[in-house]
Amino acid sequence: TQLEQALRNAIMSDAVDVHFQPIVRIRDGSTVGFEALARWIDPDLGFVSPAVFVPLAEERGFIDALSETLLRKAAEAALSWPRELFLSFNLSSAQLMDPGTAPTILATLSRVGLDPGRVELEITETAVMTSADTAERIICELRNAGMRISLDDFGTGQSSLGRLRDFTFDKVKIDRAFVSRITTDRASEHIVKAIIAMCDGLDLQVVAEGIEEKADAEKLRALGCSMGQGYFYGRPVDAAATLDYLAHHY
Ligand code: G
Ligand code: G
Ligand code: MN
Ligand code: NA
Repeated sequence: TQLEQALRNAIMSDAVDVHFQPIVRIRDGSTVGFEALARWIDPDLGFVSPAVFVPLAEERGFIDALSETLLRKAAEAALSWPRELFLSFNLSSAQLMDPGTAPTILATLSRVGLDPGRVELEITETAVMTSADTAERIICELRNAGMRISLDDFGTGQSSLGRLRDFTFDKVKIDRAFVSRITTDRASEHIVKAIIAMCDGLDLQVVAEGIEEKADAEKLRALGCSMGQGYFYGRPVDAAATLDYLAHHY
């Protein structure tokens, strides 16, 4: 298809870019890390969402090439940050079924010279479900190399609680579907509260995603949520704008 060919060309010509969104400590608003988010603007097709081109790359078997380019760019950017903030990088479900994933990631980080200890990998419950044994081995390899694993979009997948018991994660990211309604919907507030309490008990760090309003941040702080991410703190921006952001935020 036209889209597929355009994406292949974009990967080869290094035209797929990566943006960064701050993850902050809610207590004082200080930045602790950034999530890397793929961005692609095709000259003909215009903006194409990663929600479209990541699944396409998975389906057509070139997610490895795409992901490697993105990780390289993200890691290079992270090296230029003035402080040792963590880099959070999304892995797709296909990558959690491929035994080559951990070695490829480690090779890329080693080539760029970024310490794996500064890297977190975001995976979804659905990805872990699809191929549990392979996923578990890959997660174990990545953690042994010093990387941390975040469970992304928490609360929206299947059998979430069982995953927390069976797998070793470091962090849970509460899906914005709950966070965005936290001040207006009692059910969402109770769900978020329960997730935070559970994570505390399991020694998991917790990040609330999709914080758009000051009131959301205040509510989350009152509920004891330590980290947050969302438009209220900062939108995803390119590497240069990220350096500018860091020059003006602590
Ligand atoms: O930024 P946002 O709408 O644009 O991202 C849409 C979806 O694409 C999210 O689910 C996000 O996790 C995913 N995504 C963004 N960047 C990457 C990436 O580099 N790799 C993978 N696998 N998914 C990504
Ligand atoms: O699935 P994942 O959590 O990786 O997706 C991250 C997506 O959420 C990206 O598309 C990012 O642009 C988007 N995002 C980040 N912060 C906010 C926010 O405050 N509100 C909304 N609506 N989307 C957000
Ligand atoms: Mn994510
Ligand atoms: Na998410």
